[in-house]
Amino acid sequence: MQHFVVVGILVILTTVLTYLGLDVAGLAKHQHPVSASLQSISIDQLWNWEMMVISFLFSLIIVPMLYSLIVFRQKKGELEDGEHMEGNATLEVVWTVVPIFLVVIFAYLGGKSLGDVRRVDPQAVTIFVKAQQFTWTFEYPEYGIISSELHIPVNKQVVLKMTSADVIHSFWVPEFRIKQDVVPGRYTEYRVTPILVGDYKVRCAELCGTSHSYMENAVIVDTQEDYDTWIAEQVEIAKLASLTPEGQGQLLVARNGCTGCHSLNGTRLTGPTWLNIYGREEEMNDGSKIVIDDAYIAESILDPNAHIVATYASPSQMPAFVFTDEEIANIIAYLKTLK
Ligand code: HEC
Ligand SMILES: [Cu+2]
Repeated sequence: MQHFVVVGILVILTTVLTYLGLDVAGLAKHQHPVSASLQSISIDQLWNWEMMVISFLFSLIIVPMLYSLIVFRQKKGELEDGEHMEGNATLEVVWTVVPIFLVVIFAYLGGKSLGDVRRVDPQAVTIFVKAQQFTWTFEYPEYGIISSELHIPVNKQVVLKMTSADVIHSFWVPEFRIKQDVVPGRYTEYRVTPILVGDYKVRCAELCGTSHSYMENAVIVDTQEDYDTWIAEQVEIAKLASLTPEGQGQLLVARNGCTGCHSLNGTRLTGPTWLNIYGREEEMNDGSKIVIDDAYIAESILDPNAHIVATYASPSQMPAFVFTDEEIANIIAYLKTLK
């Protein structure tokens, strides 16, 4: 009897220590990124229950085993055989029924959490998402906006209808907890109800090629007011832009995800920055020098492998694009404005 009491106390102690250890290692909920969606609440709860039960089951197995190894070891001078045992029906019933019970409880909790996560709000805002190596573009069909940043209003369900232009990608915003594959040739859905205003990032969670790790775009949860302002601004920009060649070039660039690889502020992403691109002298990987002009830009877009900029991978990580002469001229007009 005394052994049972000691083991019981040790099991409880080890459970607490294991759980705290998991927490320090970042596996329990206190160390998770902030939870910024309605869906994340029930996912975090389920996760935390699992971590607690895992800590308990781990202790329940390890503690009696180590205790027996130490306390019931063969002591010096002990030569007789151990006591003979013929099984224990009660114990077997207990260790069958208790795990079944646990599994059923977790199936129920898991189903409930899945129901919470998948709950459909018929008024959800629809946004189309296109993934491509190595960027994301977001289209707001109601407003005709295309953006490389995802803006969503707080406390409203948003449904992302996602597809890929090339390989399989995966849409993941850690603060929302949910993750969904993005597959070429079909649409997958991602429902989220953001509850915390802030700036987050989408990460591609499916290894999709050499610049997979750069596949991060801004995800911004706005107050309803800021969201409405942003939408109005974008609508205005799109309207004005479509009137001038450089404006049309800017729209083409936004629609084709170029800025996922080319920054406008001087930082090197997958490709060279577009800041001061027009007229700059640049070294190619064969050592030659060129000055960036119309012909070179057109060639870079239609046939990226014709010349590769020094220090960038060969063959080029840039996919070849197909544009009309007029579209190319518009893109060039836009690139000229980036100073
Ligand atoms: C997947 C990433 C990626 C995408 C998307 C991409 N590019 Fe590029 N781009 C590159 C890389 C890498 C280079 C440098 C290697 C090379 O010369 O091909 C480059 C080079 C260029 C250059 C030459 C730049 C210089 O400094 O010499 C131009 C111009 C260009 N891209 C335009 C575009 C346009 C326009 C689009 C969209 C229609 C686009 N790119 C989309 C990766 C990308
Ligand atoms: Cu990807």
